Amino acid sequence: MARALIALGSNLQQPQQQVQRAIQVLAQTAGLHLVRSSSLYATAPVGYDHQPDFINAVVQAETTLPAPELMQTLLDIEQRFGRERPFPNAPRVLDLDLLDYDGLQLHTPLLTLPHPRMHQRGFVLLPLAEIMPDFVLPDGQSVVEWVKQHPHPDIRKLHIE
Ligand code: PH2
Ligand code: MG
Ligand code: MG
Repeated sequence: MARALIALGSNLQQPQQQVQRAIQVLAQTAGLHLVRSSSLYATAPVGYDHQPDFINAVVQAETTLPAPELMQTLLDIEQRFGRERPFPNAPRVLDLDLLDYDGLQLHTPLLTLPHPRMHQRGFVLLPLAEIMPDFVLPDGQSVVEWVKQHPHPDIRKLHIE
């Protein structure tokens, strides 16, 4: 079994429901066992500003799938949700990013691990800090230390009944 960290994001077609439904789909996916899910977070868009706010979350899973197959499974789920890719960082119904796979370092056209931009992104690191505060980023800093040093007034944890 390997430990996988997966980031979820949506900013189209009722993003909160998309992310909640995606967490359910992940929980029912063969070869994947969800261990923990973060809260949902409302986040301002990063990279391309002219788009709606996002809902983001992070989940921790145990998996028997090798990393490339897990990534392909995530891309298949995005497809089922109707993901389109008109341009980089475009608004999306669902984005599923593999952040980390047992600390594996990998550089292939399909997949780079750990995720090359995760340590710059509050919309990933605030949810990750909630479920795995001791996770160590590529620069050696723990995610909870990072969060303390980077205030994010544009990221809001949702409190859902
Ligand atoms: N994803 C991106 C680029 N920018 N901004 C927010 N707030 N949330 C995201 O999930 C996100 C983003 C690329 O995948
Ligand atoms: Mg992404
Ligand atoms: Mg992606």
